[in-house]
Amino acid sequence: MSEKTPDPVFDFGPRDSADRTLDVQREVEYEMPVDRLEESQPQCPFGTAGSCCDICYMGPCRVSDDDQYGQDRGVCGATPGTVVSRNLYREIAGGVSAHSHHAREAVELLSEIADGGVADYEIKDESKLRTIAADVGVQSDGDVNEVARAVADAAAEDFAPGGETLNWIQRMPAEQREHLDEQGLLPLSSVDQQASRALAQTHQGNDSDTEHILGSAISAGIADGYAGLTMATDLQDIIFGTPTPTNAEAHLGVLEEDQVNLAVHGHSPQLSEMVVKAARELEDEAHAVGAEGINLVGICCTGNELAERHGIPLAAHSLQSELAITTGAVDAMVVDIQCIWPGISDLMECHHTQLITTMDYVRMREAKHIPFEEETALEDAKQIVREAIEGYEDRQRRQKYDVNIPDRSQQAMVGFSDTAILDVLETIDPENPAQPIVDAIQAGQLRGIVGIVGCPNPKMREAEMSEKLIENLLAADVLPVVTGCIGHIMAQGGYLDPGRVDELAGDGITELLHALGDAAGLDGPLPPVLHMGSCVDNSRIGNVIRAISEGSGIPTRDLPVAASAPELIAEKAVSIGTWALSLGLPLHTAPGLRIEASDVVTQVLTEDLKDITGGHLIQDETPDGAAEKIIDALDERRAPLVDDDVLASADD
Ligand code: BF8
Repeated sequence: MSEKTPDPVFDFGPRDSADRTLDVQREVEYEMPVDRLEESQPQCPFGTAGSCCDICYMGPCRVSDDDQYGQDRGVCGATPGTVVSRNLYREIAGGVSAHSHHAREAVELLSEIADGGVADYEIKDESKLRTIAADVGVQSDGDVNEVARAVADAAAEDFAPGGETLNWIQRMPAEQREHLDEQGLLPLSSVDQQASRALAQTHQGNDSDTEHILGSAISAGIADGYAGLTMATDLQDIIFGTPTPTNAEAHLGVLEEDQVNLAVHGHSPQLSEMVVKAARELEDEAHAVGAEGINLVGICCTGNELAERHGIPLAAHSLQSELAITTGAVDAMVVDIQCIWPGISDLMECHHTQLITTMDYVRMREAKHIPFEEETALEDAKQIVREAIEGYEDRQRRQKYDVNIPDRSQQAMVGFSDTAILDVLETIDPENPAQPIVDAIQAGQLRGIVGIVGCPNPKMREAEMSEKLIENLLAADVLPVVTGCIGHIMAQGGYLDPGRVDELAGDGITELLHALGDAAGLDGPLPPVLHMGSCVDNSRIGNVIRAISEGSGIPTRDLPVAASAPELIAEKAVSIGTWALSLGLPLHTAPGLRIEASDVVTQVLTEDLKDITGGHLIQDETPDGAAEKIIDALDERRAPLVDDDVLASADD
């Protein structure tokens, strides 16, 4: 830590921070997300209930079944169901657009690799390439570039009109896919068309049939699951390698005062992988300016991508990205797409940090823009790393503010890709990797699995919603698997430490995690919570569910598996949740989705959907209440699969 005395002008002393992140004394009265949340109170009750309709200029109208949230019809005659379902569908379309755009960039890169048009990238996982090719029904044998071309073409078709539905829908569990097909819920053949359809369909004076709008919303969620999440992960694994369990350090204590600290923030491995390469090549330049080395650290989902493939430290989740800057130790922060909070720009005038944007459609105030092109990727990445080296020199020169790195870090085991998990299960049962999971369910060892996904919401952080929910689940022999920023929360809290299994988990899954750890050849159990990657890597959870369903013959809508977004922020999380509903899973969210203003929407999503996709929505903002409801939903599914005496002993 620097010994420089804080400048009294900036020394406002320590402040409480509900995000519980920094112990350090802040020298400047920074405005953090928790402060801005406080200032924004009271938040709009009409928006919260989903009753606000601002899609035309006769409004905004407030339309609700409950008098306190508005009148019963909009000026155009729209019902509460119309307004609430349209708003929800538009949120989902935002998520689908973001994820499919991410996937499309991977498609374009694979296409260029197949043509030999990009020198800096290659195919790292040929076996996965061939597996995916076979799964989507294209050429999987022969020359690797030909297979890559076939896969890239099949993926590109999912962005163009024509055909009946998406090619990537082949990656969905077969029985559930047929079930949804019978319900007429499969998405359009182009994910772009599906997203723009959402805007057209919800334009003023178009679709006003609540159930029909909700059906389309489910189709959009399926499109997100396959032409967004799954396609992105598939192609990223092919190009950058499929993760295997590895160790990484987490929390802001991973910043190093004597090194060049370069924070990589966003979502796309195209950029971050190249920055890793460039940083390795430019170590000497860092030494030449007196730094001990280049310390790359990851923020939000880029953090997950880098940790799962390289063990690079997980510095901060999205809510902590501004705090990272306030340490005064970050010499450059490079960003690409999604979850890059605009508040970061305001901190640039207080710190030497160089903020760098790279993508054409994501620009920020106070940032230097370095266009990142695949054709010149390594050179572009080197320019970014050199900005960080200059930032380090600037930090040494200025010494204007203390460097204040919190003394917090935590070891975490990450990198549980679907392949890694299925490999372990295959070690136990080479014939059928689903069997050990079915056996554990039937023996009462495993009460269920919950995919816990998404974001750190400042509204829920003070209550430690994710931590408490997960502790409740673990104690009840429910296995949590996590992605996205929840992965950071878990890593920082020590939940990814195999040494804590006995302390946190119930007897049943403790036994299971030890058995799986033995099968994996580890010197102990798997960690109590399995880190499965970034938000697009929710597809990995989908792939494990598919393997269990297809290997056991149990439809996904009957498996004791649920999803939860306990601190939901982004539209992307809403579309991921909708995909989970389409798989027939119970879905918990907190904060609750904005549906309170419509009795019809609430009824459809919390009850009627059980008879359509098999899924249903659970809303609860308390960790105890949410855990109880999720466990009840799991037990309901587990009951037909196990003997009565096993059920009775689990209840004891
Ligand atoms: O996509 S978890 S805040 S970083 S939206 Fe964003 Fe939420 Fe973090 Fe990754 Ni996912």
